[in-house]
Amino acid sequence: MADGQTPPAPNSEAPTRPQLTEWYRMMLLIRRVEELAAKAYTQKKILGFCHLYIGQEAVAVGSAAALTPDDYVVTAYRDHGQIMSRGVSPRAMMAELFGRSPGVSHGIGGSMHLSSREHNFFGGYGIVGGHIPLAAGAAFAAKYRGDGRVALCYFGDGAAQQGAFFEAMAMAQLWKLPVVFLCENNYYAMGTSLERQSYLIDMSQRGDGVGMKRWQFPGFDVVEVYENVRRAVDHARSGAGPVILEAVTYRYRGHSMSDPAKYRKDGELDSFRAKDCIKNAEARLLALGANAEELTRLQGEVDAEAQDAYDFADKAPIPDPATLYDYVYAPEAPAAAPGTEGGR
Ligand SMILES: Cc1ncc(C[n+]2csc(CCOP(=O)(O)OP(=O)(O)O)c2C)c(N)n1
Ligand SMILES: [Mg+2]
Repeated sequence: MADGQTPPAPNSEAPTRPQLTEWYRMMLLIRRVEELAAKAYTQKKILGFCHLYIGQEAVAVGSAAALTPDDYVVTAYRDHGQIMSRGVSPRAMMAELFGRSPGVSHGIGGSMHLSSREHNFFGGYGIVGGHIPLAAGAAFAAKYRGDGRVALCYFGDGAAQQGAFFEAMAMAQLWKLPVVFLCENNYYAMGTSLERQSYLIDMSQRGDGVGMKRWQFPGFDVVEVYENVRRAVDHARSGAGPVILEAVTYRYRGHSMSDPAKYRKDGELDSFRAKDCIKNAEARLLALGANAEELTRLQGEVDAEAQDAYDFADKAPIPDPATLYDYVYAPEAPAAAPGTEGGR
């Protein structure tokens, strides 16, 4: 392994003001939608698990901007930001959290199981690390078909301790699969801090064990995220093999809605809030010539869109009980190829 730690040279233009405005808008929208989701949870309009992404928005938005619509995305249960960055509407996302039929997973998946085939967004999984081999599988399909697609897999620092993660890494590198493994290191796995759960604190170093290209970058600035993930995606798409990245980030809320997050060190949350990704994007926009009124108008539009999603979800119908077992298995098994025993 010669230079696993060196990111390839940048090959993307700096984002234009309209692009950056769109990224800012999306980060703000994710945050506002999640703030309303937190409210709905305390009102018992959302039941079950609900893991908020607040603080990490730059990672989802910057990385989604590095993909094409044909690329595949697989993620864990902290998935609200990723699916919205992929283009799923706040209405469809919020309706899913409320368990209503217009939800992106028909109202029967809930917060942890957001999924949209149309957006090549393959979930939303609750088993820590269990989804990582699925991303390798999607990348295998892309390579087998030679269609130029890349799979992007998000996972946490806790998931980078799991066996499924190591196995997926080994196989992806062996077969040079077009996959980017993106660890969102937010310093905690539930209430367990990073240094209590891992000897390595930069999860990209896991790539060294299998000879995979890898690097770490700060995840607080959407442009920096975009540039880093874009380089990794380009590398994977070129056929040069997978990449493992670590984005250093931080979640402002507890692990899930039931966690008051009392385990943080004094001042820790404030020190990360000082690097807030939305404030960073605002500063970038002002430097590019945006004015304060423009940003205030945009914030008003985003607040209204988030509220609209809440109201829509609140009024939407619950799924028809007759659909309970739909979407569990494919409606039909594919026909067996001649001369084979088929897939069963
Ligand atoms: C296999 C498995 N073990 C344990 C759990 C319980 N659990 C849910 S989330 C979590 C922490 C994962 O942390 P991380 O991967 O860092 O993701 P984050 O929540 O920080 O986004 C654990 C241990 C689980 N869901 N699955
Ligand atoms: Mg974590």
